[in-house]
Amino acid sequence: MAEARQAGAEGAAEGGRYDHAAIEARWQARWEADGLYHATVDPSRPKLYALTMLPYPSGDLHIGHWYAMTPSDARARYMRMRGYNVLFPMGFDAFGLPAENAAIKRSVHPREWTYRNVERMRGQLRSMGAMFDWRREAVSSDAEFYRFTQYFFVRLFQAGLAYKKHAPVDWCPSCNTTLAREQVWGDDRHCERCETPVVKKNLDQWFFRTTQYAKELLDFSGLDWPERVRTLQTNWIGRSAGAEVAFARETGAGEVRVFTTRPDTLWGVTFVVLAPEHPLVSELTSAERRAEVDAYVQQATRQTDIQREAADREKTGVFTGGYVRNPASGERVPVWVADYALMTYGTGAVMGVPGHDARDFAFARRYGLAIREVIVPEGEDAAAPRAQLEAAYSGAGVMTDSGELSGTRVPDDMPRVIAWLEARGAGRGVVTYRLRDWLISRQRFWGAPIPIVTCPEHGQVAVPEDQLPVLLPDDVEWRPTGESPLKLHPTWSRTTCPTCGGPATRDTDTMDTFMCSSWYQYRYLSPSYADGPWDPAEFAYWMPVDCYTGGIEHATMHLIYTRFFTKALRDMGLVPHSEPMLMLRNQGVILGEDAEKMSKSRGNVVAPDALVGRYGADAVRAYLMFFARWELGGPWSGRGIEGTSRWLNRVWALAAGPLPAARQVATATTAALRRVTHQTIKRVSDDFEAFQFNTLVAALMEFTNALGRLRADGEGSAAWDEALTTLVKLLAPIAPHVSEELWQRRGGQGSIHTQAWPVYDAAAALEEQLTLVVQINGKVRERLSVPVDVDEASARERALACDAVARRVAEVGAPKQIVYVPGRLVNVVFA
Ligand code: ANZ
Repeated sequence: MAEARQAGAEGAAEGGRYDHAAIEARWQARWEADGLYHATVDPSRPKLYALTMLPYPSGDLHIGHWYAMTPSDARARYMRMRGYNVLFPMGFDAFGLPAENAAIKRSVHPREWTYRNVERMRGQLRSMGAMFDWRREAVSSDAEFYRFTQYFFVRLFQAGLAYKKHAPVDWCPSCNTTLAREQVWGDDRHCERCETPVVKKNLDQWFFRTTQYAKELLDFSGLDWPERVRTLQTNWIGRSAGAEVAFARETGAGEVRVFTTRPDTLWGVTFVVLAPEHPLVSELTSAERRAEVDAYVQQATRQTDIQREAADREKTGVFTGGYVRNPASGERVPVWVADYALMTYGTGAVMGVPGHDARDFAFARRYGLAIREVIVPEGEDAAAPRAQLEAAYSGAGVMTDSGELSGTRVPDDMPRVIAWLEARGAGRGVVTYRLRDWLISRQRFWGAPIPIVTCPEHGQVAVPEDQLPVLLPDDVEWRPTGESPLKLHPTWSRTTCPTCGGPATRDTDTMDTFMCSSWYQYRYLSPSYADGPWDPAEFAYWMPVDCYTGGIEHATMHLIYTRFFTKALRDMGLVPHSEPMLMLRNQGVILGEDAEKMSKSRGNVVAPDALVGRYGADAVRAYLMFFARWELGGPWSGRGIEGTSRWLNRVWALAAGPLPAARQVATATTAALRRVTHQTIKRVSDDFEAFQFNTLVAALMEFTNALGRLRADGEGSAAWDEALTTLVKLLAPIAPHVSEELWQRRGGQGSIHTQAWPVYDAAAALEEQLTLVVQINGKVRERLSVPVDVDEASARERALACDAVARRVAEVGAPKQIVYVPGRLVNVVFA
């Protein structure tokens, strides 16, 4: 206490403003010294693992980081005051292209650049005053971290979930590396990082079998995740149920298999289309068609899938000269090559049903292919001649001209169609997903080396666990050349085979950095633990993550990868749970003052450091929670922070001075103080539960104003003391420094951040009521309990709604007149 009092002089600054710089520095140092935010295993208390997405060390912490992290911190603090043992860690996603590209631009070694930034950002993160447990910090480019990133790669490899394949991949010519499908954006298919259009390249690449988990990834049961993210993931995974149907080749052995979601239209097939990359194109092409087909295939493969898929694009193709047999009708069907068939989906072959599919319709029109209707809308006469089709009919209906299946109602009876195909060996029901396997290899320097060696005798051999990590060498030309930098090192890749000891070579690619962020939540539990990726005791207590917060932009990459990862670990028996993060909440994006995305080139970037210097971290935190709905974000306004800062100073003015002498005050004042206090407890608690940070700050501002009005009448009463203590406690998660200072000045014991959250008293929060007499023609009929501040409109409304009056209205119609005596009675006069 003595210490706190003494600090008082230092805490007060001129102009009625508190000295935020002194207060914040002092409390940060004190919390650090006391280990206030150390989270330790304590089975006697319920645990809460609160996680906010880790930043990559870009150089400077920007306002977007504050916007994401400070409300997450406030909520973690709230949960701590609610009695949870809260773990709230922080670290750095330190490997990967962003750091490497920045380093290249500045001609600094990526390691040096990364660790310099990590150091700087640590300092900036500390200025937030967040409850990060820094003992848990994990940096993904540290050898003791990536040792386990490699360990997991090996485990996935051993489980058959990692494989190498020669595959056409998206290559960014500017970043000089392959990209995952998810890192390619827009119609022009540009690189997510540098916006250069990607090109296709054939390379030997490592993949993880994410597709093996496609079905399970669609199941979100038990997860409290935003609808929007679930939808994005569901669409990304893209489940399609249908059938694979085999069309036998007319000449030569084998068959062309197609994937269709409409096996009911099989009798309407008038052609089959192969993707230009389909392996059977060459075999099916007749001698006289070869030159034309080859030329078409050549130009088509230069296009990207997205260009080829564009709905409004002219459908082009060429006839191969080859034929297949329709397994249902036995008909002879011409085979075409067309670029609207994608090799990356289904089987890479499509049965053309122009009567019922819009793309096939456009194609048939263009090339004069037959168009046949085999589904007619219910109630229409199948035999009646129909006018020439203007468009494909894709709706429900009845199968017609379809052999034994004619008359089948679809889509309802689709299972019957599939059973029929299966019984005749012509096809089988299948489910297809759009999700692709995760491309892991990067031809870049700044990542975890892939821990596989290739032996002429034993092929691909995993580096044994006790030889991990495979360290990233420092003496290498890391500037991009188009080759993996590790390949250019004179000796690095030369090694011996773990199996036979003979000469072998290391894989010279590094891993996609999403690999690191797929498991960092586990490493935080025990970042210096050496006997495994985590300390089992910490794991048993803390996992899974209870509340995860971060940007919606991670909906389909990181958040699918990390779910895949945990499911794969579960199947290897490494973790007991199926989902890494039980609850997810996303913040929106904070824009520049000009409502544009913040970027250095636009010059609209808001630097938090300057704001912290001017207003203090508490004001910046509170303002970021207040200025927008968190999940929406919005344009920054520099002016608003002034108001938030003034509010904190008003709180200071109310609560920082010496405690007033005790005195008795009017009962009504006590009731009013308790009412607003408990109403605010309820509002703030509910809003914390709902992540409604802007309205909870607003509630505290209103509370502060109300206390300003009640001060003269209420100061010195027990209710006044309760109100101020409550205000300071409710403020603690938002503005941790100033609330701590006020708590100490008011004689609080221990840190405010270890106090229990105020308990809501519903009775105290009740609005004061008065009795409103309802008369009919001057005779008392009912007495209603209404709030003291009831206005005339609602008094009349309530009187009209009460039983006696409503009954009379039903009998004789509307009243002639209504007389209101404020705060006392309503007389309803009927004729
Ligand atoms: C015949 C048919 C008739 C089709 C009809 C649709 C309507 P979703 O729903 O997105 O899964 N398709 C199959 N593989 C393809 C490929 N590799 N490239 C381009 N298109 C392909 O789409 C499934 C439908 O897309 C399949 O069903 C197939 O056309 C086409 F009235 O088969 B359908």
